Amino acid sequence: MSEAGGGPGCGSPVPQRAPWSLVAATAALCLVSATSVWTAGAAPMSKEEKQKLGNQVLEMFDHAYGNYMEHAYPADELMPLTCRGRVRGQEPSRGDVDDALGKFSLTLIDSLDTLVVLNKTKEFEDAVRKVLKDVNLDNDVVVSVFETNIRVLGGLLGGHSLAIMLKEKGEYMQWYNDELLQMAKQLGYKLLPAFNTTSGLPYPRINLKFGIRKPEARTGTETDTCTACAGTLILEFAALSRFTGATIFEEYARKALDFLWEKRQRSSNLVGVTINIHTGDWVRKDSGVGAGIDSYYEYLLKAYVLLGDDSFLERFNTHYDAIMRYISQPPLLLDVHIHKPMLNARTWMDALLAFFPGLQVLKGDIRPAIETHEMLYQVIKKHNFLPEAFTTDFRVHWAQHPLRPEFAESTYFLYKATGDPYYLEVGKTLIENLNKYARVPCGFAAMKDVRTGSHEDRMDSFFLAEMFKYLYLLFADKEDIIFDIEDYIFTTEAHLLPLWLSTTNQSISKKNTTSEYTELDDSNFDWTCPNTQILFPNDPLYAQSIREPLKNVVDKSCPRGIIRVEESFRSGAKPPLRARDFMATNPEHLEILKKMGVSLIHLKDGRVQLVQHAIQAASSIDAEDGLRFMQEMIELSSQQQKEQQLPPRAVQIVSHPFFGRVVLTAGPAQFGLDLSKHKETRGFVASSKPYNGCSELTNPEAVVGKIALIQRGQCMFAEKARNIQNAGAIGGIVIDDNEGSSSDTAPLFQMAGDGKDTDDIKIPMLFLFSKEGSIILDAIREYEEVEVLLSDKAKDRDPEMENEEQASSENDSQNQSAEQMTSSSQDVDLVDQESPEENSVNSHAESAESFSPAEMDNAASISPSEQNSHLIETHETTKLDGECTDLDNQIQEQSETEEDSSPNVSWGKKVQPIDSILADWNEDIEAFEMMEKDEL
Ligand code: DMJ
Repeated sequence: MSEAGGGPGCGSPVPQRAPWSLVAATAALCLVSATSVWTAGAAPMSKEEKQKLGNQVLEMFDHAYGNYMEHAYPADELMPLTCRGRVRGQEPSRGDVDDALGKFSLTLIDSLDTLVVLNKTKEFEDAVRKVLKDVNLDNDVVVSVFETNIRVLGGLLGGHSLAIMLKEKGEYMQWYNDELLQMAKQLGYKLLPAFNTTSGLPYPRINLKFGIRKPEARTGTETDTCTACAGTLILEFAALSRFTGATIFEEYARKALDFLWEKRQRSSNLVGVTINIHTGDWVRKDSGVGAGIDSYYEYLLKAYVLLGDDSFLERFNTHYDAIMRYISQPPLLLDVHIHKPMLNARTWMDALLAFFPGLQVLKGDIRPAIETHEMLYQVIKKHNFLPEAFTTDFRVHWAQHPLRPEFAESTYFLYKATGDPYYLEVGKTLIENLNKYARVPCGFAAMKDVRTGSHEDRMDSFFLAEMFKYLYLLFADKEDIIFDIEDYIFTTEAHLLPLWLSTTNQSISKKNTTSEYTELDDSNFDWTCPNTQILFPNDPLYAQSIREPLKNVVDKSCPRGIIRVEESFRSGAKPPLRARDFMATNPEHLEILKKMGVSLIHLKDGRVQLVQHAIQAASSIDAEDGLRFMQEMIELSSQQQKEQQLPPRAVQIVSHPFFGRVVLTAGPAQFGLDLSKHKETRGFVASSKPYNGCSELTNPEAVVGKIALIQRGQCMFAEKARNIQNAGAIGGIVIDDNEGSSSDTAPLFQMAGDGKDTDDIKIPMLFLFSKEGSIILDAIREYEEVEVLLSDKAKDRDPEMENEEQASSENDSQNQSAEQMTSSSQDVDLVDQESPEENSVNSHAESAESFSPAEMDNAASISPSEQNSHLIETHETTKLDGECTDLDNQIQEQSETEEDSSPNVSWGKKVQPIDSILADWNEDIEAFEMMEKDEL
């Protein structure tokens, strides 16, 4: 059913119940034409180069899929660093992330339709046979309803959709008899008990064998779920109903959507991030387009496209209007409160929102899509990948990147919409970065820290389901794909559902729906999509002209709100209270703040947040003073922040059997050789004696020409550095004496000098938390000779390392070594056995003098959405750990369980207790827990 040439034309009303077919290719009706008419802007990419890049994507897919099949299958996921399968229960729990794993060969099912898109029909046929033979959907395991729906149900349905397409073509899958559909139906029935709530919103988790209520189920006590979790079912459930004729699935999914719509905040038309599934109360009232909400919006628009039901479009348009009014601050998309939508709820964005430009293309709103995409691309250019979260001034807020596909998805849609070869270049960069930084011998590894290039032993199934599809389709010509992609709609996991479902079994679905849209004012609804035949050919530089002003937005790092305030206060007048004099404990200061309409909120982590509401000021003059004060505070805060910030460094183990694969995130020093300005330092490591390095070394012969390992504590860092330098060391690594500490769970900091001149220290010094340090200590025990590279960023594995690796025997492979290390490290006492007496001494004796206090370490930010309301956060007091200078406000991934993923390779053991972390980071952690819980 390709409507590319026929059907309603662009600019004309879309007939009711005749959904657009601009989905899979984005623009069967409206946008495809632009591809062929591009005449100017970025230089066109030759057919050969496109082909080359397409082939590269195929090779990368083979590398990821091949390694999964060889080393992990039938496990759910591949662990690419240790080259084995991730089996739930056999690995340390990662908390909610593991709820995607149901012991049902997740990656294989999620990859099914990718195989067909990539023209690997034979492999698809084999994979389907494997699924039918091996996969059990009746395991006693608690899984996420959302993840199981989008990945497994969606995967089975996508596989079925393409299996019947192939069968009809007459060459492949001739034996196929709807077996995948039967499995999908079985799974659908297994998920249904989750909907047994008065609201009709599903429980977030279900036991595949025992459902919800049975005592053996170990679930069913949850009260909350995320909006996306409850609102991202309709495509899969409706497809299941329409394929099978069993209406119940579509009815349940519609009921959940109806309830969410009912509960939208009526004045703002926004929804919150989490909702109580029994009462329908909003639990988290912040609202954005990223984590926790994203695919709810996506499914409203796509449900209209697939099912042709106007109410879905009307709901989408109502929400979209609110999003553009409150959340969109091009190029930013910032969360707000549903009840006070003019007030920003955060000063950072999460990576999941990168899908939104793609959705905007589908809606036909190209300009903001280009703007946000460009902003995201600049963040990527700076950090190689999109960090899980980044601030409004584009600093890394959460440094992890689990190879998410959302940006590639939007890039593909924008290319289809604009035909601008610029987007092909963007795709090329994504491919290069994946190969350069994420590729490991056994697949592709998630980035643990985009700043250092360190890895996590994780390759999520969505990487195969989505990333390779979008990248391949970006470079593919129509004839490269064995079917017409425009006949299908992409689910949120990029599974393909045929558009002909819109006219199949459609009457069955309508009986239980609430039709509320008579109460809506739909006069401003877009019943049309933009006509790119007019738009782009007339101005082929259109997309470029939108991108141009944003070219340096990340480099300038200047939030819009600040500029606005600066401009309005060039008069030079000063506020009655200067920011630099302000003390949060001074009652007079607080009185002045109040007069100026500035309120002070005490955050749990010791910081205070300043918010200005001009209307609350005593007079308009006071309000202006308040703005000046806020402006000063922002400048002061960002200046201090710049002074305090040094990016993290990397310690990379380069000797056998690691060969550069193990990269540890390290804190820099404010003294000694600056690794960002000089070539990296490479050398073998040796422990110093005494281990604390606080006096002249007794083993200079052991450390001369080497990188000395020293334990934190008992004297200042600078003193340690001098002692090892005098002994002839070429560098030093200070290892935290706080056992179990890790950059996973504690903010990195830089080692400060001793308040005196430290110019005499010439060698580079880095700091490692205990967990990372123990990896080096364990390696010494195991291999004696351990060589490391100290640098500002992990280096590519050089040919020398590759050669060394090749030279090592097959039996001595990295994987075995890593496994040996894993087991050996379990037994290793991290305390230096050579100098036990030193380890019993209180480790923080040096604290007070050795670090510079961080009085204001949080980004000052001003709420750009509201001219009369400005918000900044600053420090009220020096933190308890006042010696440390946070490198940035990196929030650490938390698991609710006692164990967490270890640094880089999975041999770590201990994690800082969650309570102590929660005390420090409660607010942000809550948000990230939700991200982990609701969105993978
Ligand atoms: C995917 O599983 C889906 O796209 C989901 O909707 C959100 N996130 C992941 C990938 O990042």
